[in-house]
Amino acid sequence: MQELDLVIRGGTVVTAADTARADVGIRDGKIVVVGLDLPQGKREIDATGLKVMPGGIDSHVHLAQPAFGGPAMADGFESGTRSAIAGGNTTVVPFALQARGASLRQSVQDYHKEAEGQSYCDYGFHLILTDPTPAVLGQELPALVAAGYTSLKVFMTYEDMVLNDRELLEVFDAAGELGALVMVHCEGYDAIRFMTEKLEKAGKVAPYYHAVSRPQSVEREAAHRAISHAELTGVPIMIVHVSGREAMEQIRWAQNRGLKIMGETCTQYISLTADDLKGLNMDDTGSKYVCSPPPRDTESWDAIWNGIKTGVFQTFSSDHCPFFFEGEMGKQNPKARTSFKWVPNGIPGVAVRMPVLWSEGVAKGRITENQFVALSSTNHARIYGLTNKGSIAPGFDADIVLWNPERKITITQSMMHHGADYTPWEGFEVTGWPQTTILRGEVVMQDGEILGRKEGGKFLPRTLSPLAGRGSGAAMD
Ligand code: DUC
Ligand code: ZN
Ligand code: ZN
Repeated sequence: MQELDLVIRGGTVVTAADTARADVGIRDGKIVVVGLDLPQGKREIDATGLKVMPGGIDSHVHLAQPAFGGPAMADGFESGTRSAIAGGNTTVVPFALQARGASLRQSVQDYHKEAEGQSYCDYGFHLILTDPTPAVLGQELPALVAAGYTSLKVFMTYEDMVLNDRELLEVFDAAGELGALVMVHCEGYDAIRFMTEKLEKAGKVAPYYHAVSRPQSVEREAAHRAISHAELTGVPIMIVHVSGREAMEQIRWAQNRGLKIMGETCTQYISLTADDLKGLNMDDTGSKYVCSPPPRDTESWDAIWNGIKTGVFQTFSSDHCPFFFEGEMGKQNPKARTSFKWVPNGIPGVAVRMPVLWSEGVAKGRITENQFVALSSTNHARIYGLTNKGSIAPGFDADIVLWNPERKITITQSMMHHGADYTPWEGFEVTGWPQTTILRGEVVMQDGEILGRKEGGKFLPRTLSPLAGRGSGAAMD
């Protein structure tokens, strides 16, 4: 056998399917052999006592994206992907947002400029469609899907992004024709506006009322509407960032009826609650937790776990959407201090996604380590057309995280390596932590130290999702 560049020896290989004591041989950035008694490599890593798992794939992050109607993001590609590798990830899929009236193609080019030479890990792009004109759906979208942007997100809320039902149907229909996967932000615009105006009139403007303005019924109604549109057009959809029982049960109901509806949930929905937004004073830290949908309550955590365990959810993402807390651009900017409505929606979490899922899931006996791999890596690769990613087997990219399952960590801001000036998980205790992150055979993070290069990540054009497209007969699990 030709000499191996790297051998990871002595660890336990965990994939979405299996667990086995095995060594991993890597050459030219690819896994070439998984087995025992491998010959000496040019470089060796002792993984005794560690889990050798596919690097995390976070298919829902926002980087360098002008805020949802507010200040600039705290992370561009450099700091966002640095944070990603610190947390055991090797691929992220952020969004290229089309501003209303702008060309989708031009928006994609703009995001490429932000990312090129600035990414510590590999990346693809989802599209965000805010202006689905006939030209966008008929010309720009087909060309972009063919070029490897094979998924797109649409919003059912936000002044500058919301699509009406007719537009949603047109987008679903066009995506179905092209085989692109549609991700849907399910919260109802009119209900949120109604609640927001009522709360503001009553003087209830503190960050906590963000959560009050968009209760689970608002998410459930929108999820049901999106499912109905998916049924009408015969197009599979992914309902993203599901926060609790109500929307989860809609997805389960649809799946039980044989509809191709997929679900994503996120770190905040198993570890934060609306109480974190509390403090009825604009100086309080509640805005640090403002994201949409908002975190709910511990009963909702249980519902989300039920959805994870029973396969309602295929992916577990961070929805990393970072803003500063302090300063003119922060969540406490002067305008945001007048009403929760102006607090930028989103929290930084790409570095804590895997540790929190492992700790709350595997370490507490809720899921197996194989389910962990499926939820944090493999399913993202399969659903979003990332070939050669998300498993440990010959032919796959050598994207690997060496995981210390026993390590106990109290999360602090200094471990995050992100651009934001805080982490919502400050003081949160986890068992299980990424010790080494390996991107295509190169060690890019070791014991919290960033060793990779910001030019090290590459753009990944993606194939069509096997689960998308009208009439796709693929299984959902
Ligand atoms: N939707 C997201 O996907 N991320 C952050 C905020 C939002 O509304
Ligand atoms: Zn969203
Ligand atoms: Zn998001």
